[in-house]
Amino acid sequence: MAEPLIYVTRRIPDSYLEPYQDRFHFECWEKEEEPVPREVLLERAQHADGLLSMVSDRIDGELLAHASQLKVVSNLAVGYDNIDIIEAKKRGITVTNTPDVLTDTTADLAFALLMATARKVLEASDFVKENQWKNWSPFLLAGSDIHHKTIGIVGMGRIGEAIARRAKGFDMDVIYHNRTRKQDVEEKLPAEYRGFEQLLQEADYVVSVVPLTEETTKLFDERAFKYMKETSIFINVSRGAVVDEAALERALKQKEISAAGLDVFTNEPIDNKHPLVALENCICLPHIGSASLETRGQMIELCLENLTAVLGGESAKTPVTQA
Ligand code: 8YV
Repeated sequence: MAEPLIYVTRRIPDSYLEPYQDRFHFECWEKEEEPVPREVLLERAQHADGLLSMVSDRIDGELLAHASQLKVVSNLAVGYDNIDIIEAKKRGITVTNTPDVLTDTTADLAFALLMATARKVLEASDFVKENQWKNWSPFLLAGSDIHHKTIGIVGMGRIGEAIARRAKGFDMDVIYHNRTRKQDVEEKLPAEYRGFEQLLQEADYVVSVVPLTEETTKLFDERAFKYMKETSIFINVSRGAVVDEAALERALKQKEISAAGLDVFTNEPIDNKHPLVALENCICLPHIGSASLETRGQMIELCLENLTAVLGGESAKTPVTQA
């Protein structure tokens, strides 16, 4: 019998796939500079037993309907808003994600964005590189402190908690908003629960770590930015679509908030014509929350373990259980 076919939607170094070569036949989209075209994905999915997918691949009803052999979709991300989970379940297709292994790395990046925006790190670096450092003056490139400020975390899941732990290391006060209150986190950290609007009003820095769902789409809208302080900084390491980007652009331009640090955008990838890129008080990163060598390696390994389990007739290690 032929080995099961696994279609991998990006290039993954051979060293990760080699240990599995005797069990599976891998086909990978090899071009680094462009994402797999929709028609190629649809066509390959029809023949594949397993997919190793990324967040920018739309695994929707149309794709699943034609993928008659498909048993498992192993998504290289903790988020799975790119996959129609209900449709997959109906068709008996297991969906897996990569929780836990990326928690600390993503929390590190949220902090990197917070520190870079609050202390004007990129602006200051450009200042030196552009040879503008001719003198010193007391308020030259003066930013705002992080220590002893209040961080407001929206979405107290694993990554939210890891950000809160880091904030404690910086002597910050932690307030959070979540669908459900988390008594254990409140006692352990400690952190205090706030209603969404109250959090926006009280926090010096607001960090979004909410998953993208119908309820969180454009959660950060014009009203939300108006609630925030003029000195507030907004950080987003979750999904771009939780933000009304036009409203954020206005809030940054009109200085309703002080700055933003964004790792994610509604339609990725963005180019340098994107209105948020042009703003001097906005740092834009290319969705690198989990991008450390160690973590990306662990994410790939977890994806492969999930594929092996499901195609071997066993339960997935980290299945997605709810939409
Ligand atoms: C992914 C992410 O690594 O885990 C998520 O949900 O957004 C990132 O960690 C990235 O999107 C590549 O798939």
